[in-house]
Amino acid sequence: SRLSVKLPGLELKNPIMPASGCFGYGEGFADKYDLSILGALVDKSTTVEVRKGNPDPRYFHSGQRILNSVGLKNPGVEGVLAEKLPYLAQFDVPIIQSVAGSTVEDYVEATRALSQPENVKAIELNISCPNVKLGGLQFGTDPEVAADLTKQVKAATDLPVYVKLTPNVTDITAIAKAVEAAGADAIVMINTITGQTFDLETRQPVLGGITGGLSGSSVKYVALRMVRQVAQVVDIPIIGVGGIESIDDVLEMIIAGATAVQVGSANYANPMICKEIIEGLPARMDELNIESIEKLVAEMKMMIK
Ligand code: RRO
Repeated sequence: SRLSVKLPGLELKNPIMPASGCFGYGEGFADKYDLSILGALVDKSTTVEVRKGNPDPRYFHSGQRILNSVGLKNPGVEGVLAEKLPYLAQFDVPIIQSVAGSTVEDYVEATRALSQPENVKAIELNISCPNVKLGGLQFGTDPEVAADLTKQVKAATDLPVYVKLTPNVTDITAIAKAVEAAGADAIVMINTITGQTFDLETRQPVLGGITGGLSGSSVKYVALRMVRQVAQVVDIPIIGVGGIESIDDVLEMIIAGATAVQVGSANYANPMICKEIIEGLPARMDELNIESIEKLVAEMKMMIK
């Protein structure tokens, strides 16, 4: 159809998927609309062990900007295998399972276990959590470290591995090239930008996690710039994410060089946003003379490289 796109190992009804973290495991959204309409669904980054996350407060909202210091709160591999993935299996939507860990062995173990359920169709390798001391940015900021982890995770699964990059580096193209050479099937970018906010009365950081990750409309232009930079130097597909909150944002991200697009923070202000974007895309494509998303992706690829 006009909206369908192909990613390695995956055929999507449309290019829209909720971003990791902002959608949990789908529970808060399934009563609002049928999750089967989504191109895919990226669930919360999951670790081998249960994690409680950082101290409260973990979210700070200012308009369409959000700072979070969640700290990888999740029910662990066992909880996800026993409850979350079986719950999601009622929907006709491919799950892209986000995986995190503190060590290479952790990532490998979580990937192995989470690759088994029938509805998991790809692994999103999160090497970009800004809110944990161990297992966050240390895997995403050094090209050799990122490449080694990618290789080991690839060897642990038959599923395609999409690697999620951090914008908190001086040269994101070096990381992108390294993970591509290590066998990454696609790149997801960007995760949140490290930030902080302070309370005027207490003169203390607002977030319990002290620093946080910035997302929402204020990161869109950073994400677009980085997606274009990476699109110029890699051949694997890019899944674009960062500040996307409208149909036009989605099309702009594809023009930047993305094949598919994740919607993150915008789900908080409007839980229906993914559905509204999917339903509104064809009319806007008519206005812009875009025959199909696949054609636009191909056209942009030619222009960029
Ligand atoms: O849980 C988090 O604090 C978190 C993660 Br894993 C991530 O990848 N990005 C983010 O902004 N927060």
